[in-house]
Parts: sequence; structure tokens; C-alpha cells
Amino acid sequence: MTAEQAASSAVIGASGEELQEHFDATIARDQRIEPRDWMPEGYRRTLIRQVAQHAHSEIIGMQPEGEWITRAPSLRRKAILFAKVQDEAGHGLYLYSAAETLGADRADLTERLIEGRQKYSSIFNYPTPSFADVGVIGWFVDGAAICNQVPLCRSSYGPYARAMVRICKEESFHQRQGYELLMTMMRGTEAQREMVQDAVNRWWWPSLMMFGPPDDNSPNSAQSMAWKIKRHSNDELRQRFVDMTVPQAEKLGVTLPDPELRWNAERGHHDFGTPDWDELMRVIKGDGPCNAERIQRRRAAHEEGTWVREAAAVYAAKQAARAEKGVTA
Ligand code: FAQ
Repeated sequence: MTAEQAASSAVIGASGEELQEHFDATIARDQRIEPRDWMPEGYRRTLIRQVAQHAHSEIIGMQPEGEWITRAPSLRRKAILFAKVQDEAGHGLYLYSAAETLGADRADLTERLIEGRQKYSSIFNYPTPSFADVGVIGWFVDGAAICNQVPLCRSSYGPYARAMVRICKEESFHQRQGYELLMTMMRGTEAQREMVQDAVNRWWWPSLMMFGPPDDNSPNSAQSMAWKIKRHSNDELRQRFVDMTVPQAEKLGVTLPDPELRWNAERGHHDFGTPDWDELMRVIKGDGPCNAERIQRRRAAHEEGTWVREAAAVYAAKQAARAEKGVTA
């Protein structure tokens, strides 16, 4: 028990065992754990790990598409892309705030990210050489994010679950913009259709890897599901994504690059091939096509933003001093 938890148990006069029982009963009743509630240290640590990785993913995830803002082919596409990338920044900020309610320090989380001590999603370590990648990221990556994150709206930790509600609404919008962009390109020239197919070929397998390792090699899943932080296993969500995406690919007129992909009437799901799990592990460990570039860019942005953080802190201190003296702005 931490000092803070010991103090809170003393206040309400409950023993460690009683606190644990109360926590277990709250989870069993499908009610939410809130920041001031007692929680086991493992639960807190697991949430900080997952929420921080999620926040970092949103922030690093601004880079692959962000590269296209200056090169988007029309003012309309530029405005749409600008808004989408800005939404991802907002998602990162809600999630860092959720991590702070668990006692994490945002500056420390950022340090851990840029020093390579905390992870972010593997998917953002792949390059975006063509504008079709912007559409495919919206369709596949936001689509996978929706499959993974809609169940997180029912996650047992209140601030995380509530942050996910708005995030999921925005991700749905992002997915549709990606699909609409691809439909426009598919109605265009042969060269544009080839660009779309090429982007689909490059992003399909990395998108399946976003859901994490297979269930029999996912060390965190069992405990996270028992705590109802995660509601479904990695493989269940991966299957859901495949089933959702296959008819969308047919409608769009592209081929998903998996010769083993077919409907299995008995299971009521699509069968599909096995992603290259060695590749996922390499990318997670920092050896993907763009890992070094992504972190270098994030570090540079952090350093360039030092003066903004310093100015904001001085301004906040001044405002607090004025408020203390009773001066209204
Ligand atoms: N990449 O035991 P498990 C987005 C790590 S946001 C990197 O299965 P867990 C929005 C895992 O952390 C995308 N690392 O772990 C957007 C663990 O390492 P650790 C991010 C991965 O936590 C769209 C180890 O492997 N979404 O896309 C990956 O139970 C477009 C063992 O794995 C979230 O973060 C991976 N793919 O399940 C933005 C959603 N997979 O910490 C811009 C919330 C696994 O023990 C543009 N997170 N690892 O050292 C989750 O649902 C879970 O954390 C999973 C992993 C499913 C990602």
C-alpha cells in the first residue's frame, strides 16, 4: 500500500483486506473505479502503462499523416487533414490528463517516451510515401483504433473510459474521411487506383499487428481482462476488424493482400493468414522503418517547445499570485 492509500484507509478505518474486497466488488458489479478510490498498485501501474502508451501513440501518430499537410492536393483536403491531425493531438492530451489522475507526471511520461523507455503503437513506425496512405490510415488505422477502443469506453477506470467516448466519436469521423478519400481516388485515374492498392498492400499487415501479439503470447491480457481494463482479447478484436473491413474492401474495389482470407461459414467469421510476429517484435523494440525518425522528431518538437512551457508556467504563477491578492483580471 502507498502512503496515500494507507492514509485513506486510516481515514475510513478500513483494513487492506476490506479495501481489496471493496475494489473487487466494484469491478464485479461493473461499476467504475474513480481517482480517489483505493486501487491495487498493480491496477494503477497497468493503467498508467496502457494509458501512457496510448497517449504517446496519439501524439506520435500525428507525424505520418502530418507530413502530407503541406502537400495535400487541394485546400479542402488540406483543411480536413489539418483538423484530423489536430484531433489526434487532443486525444493525446485527454489521455495524458487521464494518466495524471493516477498520479503520473506528464513531463516524466514525455521524458520516458523520448528516451525510448515507454512504448507507442507499432503502426506509426511505417512511412507514408503517397497521398493514398492518408486515406488508408483513416480507413485501416482509425478503423482498427475504433475496434480496439469502443470497448474501452466500458473500461473499469472512469477517467479512461470517459476520455474514450469522445475519442471514439472523432475516430469514427476520421475513418469515414479516409474511406471517402479512397473512394474519390478509386473513381479517378488508373494511376490513382494503383496508388490506393499499393497503400492497402503496405498497411494491411501492420494494421493487424496493432491489436498486439496473439492471445497465447500476450502477457498482460489475462490480468487486464480480469480487472476489466481490457474487455476483449487481442485476437478477438483483430477478428472483429477483419470481419468489418472485408466487405468495405469489396465495395471499394481493392484486394486485401492475404491469399488465405476467406469466409468460414461454420465459424461465422473470416479466416485469415498469420501476421509476421517477428516483424511486430522488431518494430516494438525500436527497429521499424521509421522508429528513429519518429522519436527524433518528437524530441526536437519537445526542445523547440521549451520556451512555450516556460512562458505558460510563468503566466500561471502570475495569475495565481494575482488571484491570491484578490485582483480580478
Ligand atoms: N505496438 O500483453 P500485451 C490510434 C506491447 S491509437 C507497440 O498484449 P496489452 C489513434 C504491449 O504494450 C493506437 N507495442 O499488452 C490514431 C506490451 O508491452 P509492455 C494505440 C505493443 O497492453 C489513429 C507487450 O507488447 N492504441 O491508432 C503493441 O495487454 C490514426 C505485450 O502485449 C492503444 O494504445 C503494438 N501494436 O495489449 C492516431 C489502445 N501491441 O507494456 C493517429 C489501448 C502490444 O508490457 C492516426 N491499448 N504491444 O512493455 C491497448 O488496447 C493495449 O495496450 C494493446 C496491447 C492491445 C495495444
